[in-house]
Amino acid sequence: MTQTIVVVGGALLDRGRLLAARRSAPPELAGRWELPGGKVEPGESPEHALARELREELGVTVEPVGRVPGEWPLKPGYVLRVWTARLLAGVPEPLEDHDELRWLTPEEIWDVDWLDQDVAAVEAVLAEWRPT
Ligand code: 9L3
Ligand code: MG
Repeated sequence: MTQTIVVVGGALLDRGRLLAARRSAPPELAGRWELPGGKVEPGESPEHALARELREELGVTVEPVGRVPGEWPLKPGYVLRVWTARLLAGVPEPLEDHDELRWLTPEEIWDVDWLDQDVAAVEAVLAEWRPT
């Protein structure tokens, strides 16, 4: 039996802005923007995976806040689920898998070329975003 692999994406919100990350790999996704994150490991909670992935990829400590309703298919066998998250410590840097980061206000959110797969997820984030 094949299990669907859950990929968690983080909608990191800070001071009224959302963090977008530009992928540097693999070649077919490089240059496109995403909500940073990655695969949930066997036995791992999605919240733990989110905090782990954002520490590895961006060097920051985050607190998952809440699940954004919905899930979005990726490649076969993979699905994207998104949590909002709060920055607890650190300044995000593109340490792994990304080559640029941008903090976007709601007005700027469509200024970057999101991965096709992330567009609906970002719309869902925007729908419930209460800028703080
Ligand atoms: N993916 C799509 N949107 C996202 C994330 C974090 C990931 N917001 C896709 C890209 C890869 C797969 O999921 O095909 C696994 O992601 P990663 O582990 O390479 O970040
Ligand atoms: Mg990743």
